[in-house]
Amino acid sequence: MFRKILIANRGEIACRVITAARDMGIRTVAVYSDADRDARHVALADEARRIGPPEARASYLNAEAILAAARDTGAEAIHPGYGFLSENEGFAAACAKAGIVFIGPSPEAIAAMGDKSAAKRLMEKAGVPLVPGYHGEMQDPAILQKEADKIGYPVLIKASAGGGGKGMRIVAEAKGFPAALESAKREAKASFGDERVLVERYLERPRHIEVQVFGDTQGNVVYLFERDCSVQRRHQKVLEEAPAPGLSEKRRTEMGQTAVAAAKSIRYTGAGTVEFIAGQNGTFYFMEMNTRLQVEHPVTELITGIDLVKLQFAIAAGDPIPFRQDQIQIRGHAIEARIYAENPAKGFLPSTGTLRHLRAPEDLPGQVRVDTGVRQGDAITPHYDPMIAKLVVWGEDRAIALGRMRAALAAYEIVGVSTNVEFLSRVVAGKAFSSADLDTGLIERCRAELFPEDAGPDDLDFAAAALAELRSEQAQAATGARISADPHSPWNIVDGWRLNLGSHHELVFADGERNYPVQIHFTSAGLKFSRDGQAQSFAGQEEDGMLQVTLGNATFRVRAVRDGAHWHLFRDGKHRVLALQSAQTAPEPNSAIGTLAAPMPGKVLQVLVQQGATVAKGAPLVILEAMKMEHTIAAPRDGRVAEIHFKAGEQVNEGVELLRLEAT
Ligand code: MV4
Repeated sequence: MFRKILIANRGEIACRVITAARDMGIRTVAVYSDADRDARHVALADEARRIGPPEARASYLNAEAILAAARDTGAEAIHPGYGFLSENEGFAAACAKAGIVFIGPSPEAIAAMGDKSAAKRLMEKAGVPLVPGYHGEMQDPAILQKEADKIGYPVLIKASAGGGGKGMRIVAEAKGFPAALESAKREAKASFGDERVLVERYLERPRHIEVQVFGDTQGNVVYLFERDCSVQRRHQKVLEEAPAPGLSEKRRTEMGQTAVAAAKSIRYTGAGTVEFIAGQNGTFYFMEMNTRLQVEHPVTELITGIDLVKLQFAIAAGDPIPFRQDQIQIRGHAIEARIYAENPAKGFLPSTGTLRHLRAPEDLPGQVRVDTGVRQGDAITPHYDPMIAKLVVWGEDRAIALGRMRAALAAYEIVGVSTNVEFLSRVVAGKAFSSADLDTGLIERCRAELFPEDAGPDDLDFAAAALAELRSEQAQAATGARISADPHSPWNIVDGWRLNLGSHHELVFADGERNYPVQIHFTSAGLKFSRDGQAQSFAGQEEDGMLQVTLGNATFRVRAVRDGAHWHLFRDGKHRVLALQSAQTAPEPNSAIGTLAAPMPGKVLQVLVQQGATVAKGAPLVILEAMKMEHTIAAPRDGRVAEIHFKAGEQVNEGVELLRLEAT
């Protein structure tokens, strides 16, 4: 086995690979761009090398800098992760030339699958089923039109250099073909510098099902079953699961064996994925082969118990695959959700910023797994893919896994960037996904359900935000009293005064649409909450860092996180943001304040003045402890302290006069 490897990647996959290597006693070298100097993958590795400025082209795609880092550190092998240089045949060849093992397939295998048309011709020869279509070299428009007519409409024109839906055009009937061909070629040229296209019969409501394969250098190839990745948005996978729901054992074996045949035909080594498009009736056709470890590999790990990264290391080191096909089986069901920094309400625009608060559901080995490359305090930058984490759950069956995913998504808390967490929750809870009614158009089809009108904040949100704000002010006052030389300085008194009984506190919150004033009353019977209407009893306490709030007869748990003037509330899987516009304290109309009576039963903590002292209006006179809070009784007017009725430590009843203030 290797003694030391270099990971030519960043983010969660670099962390994933480093962790697997460490567990095998392999030393690790991270590489990083200037934007990633303090990134998690750098911190996890044994050593690290800078490879360039933030732009991927100059760093994570900079083959020379990466090879220099490998030579410099004595790394024997390079794991490319996914993306970046992972499917670059030139890089794989350059590694070999430098005497470094590329942990992946041969440059020839990468090249064979790189050209989508050529790959389809190869697969056709290997007996792998293809969608009826034309994948030939001839590109004369008249010939392509004739082929399309032969296939029968609707047809799909795709870029040969392909992938990602670029240069793809659906053509409904013969007369639309010439214009669609022109535009597909233009887009293919612009995207890939290659205007060649292929033409296929267009399948309605297809599913994306891919088979994980592994080949070793001895020529063995096995399949690790399939993943259903149908839930996509503009060719970006959103949810992936294994096994594919509804696939019969017969079909599963057929697909697995077909994928193995595809891999064998190009003498494939390492981890690979054979992508099929499947009709609702179970027929399946080869689409392409990805010659790398995929983002969604964890769902396969959770249902097979096999660590795919460790298997990659073993194969790259020349070991044979340590099991036979008949020794592996599917256990349970796994689902992965990709947590992205993006804004679903704004067309999934990527969102950048610092992760001010980041709380993932707890890792439960084998049941809930969070693969991530970021920590609280890290930034999501515009330089790279804005994925925050992969949330992966396992269950004995799909329904159990689904429930676990709902719970895990509801427990995810992220402040600092917009995320797709609530969107994912809606997809997962939706009827189509719940009932495994899957196809690549699911998100479009369920648009109304997935993008509901925002109902706006409700009383529970305001009550939670108000409570969080009061607690925060209280804590600040307490800290102020502790750090200030004069514990009774006006700065510290403000908050004590605010919390005085007999006063009310008005907080104005805003949600970007409008302002919402809410009132909190401090009464002898406890707190009351009101918002244009009746006052409701209101109380709260903290438990495990979460607030437990009671409003009227409703008790609920909420996490409140402050970010500047904003309160982020996580309740019931929903994330609500309320901005505090202003906070004001005013005496209640019929307040007992001013009479210098104890506003509620409590204990005198401190008497701050001496008999005979002259005091100004607002000066703190007595500190009372009641309902576990401190309350400062302040002078309602200028005057002289004529008499003090209680001393520190004494209990007082509600309404009794604490001291007498004479006019001066
Ligand atoms: C198709 C298809 C329907 N019929 N081919 C899109 C990207 C490329 N990898 C393959 N794609 C498709 N090929 C035929 N003959 C529908 C799609 C397609 C799709 C495929 C997989 C996952 C998501 C998709 C979303 C839209 C269209």
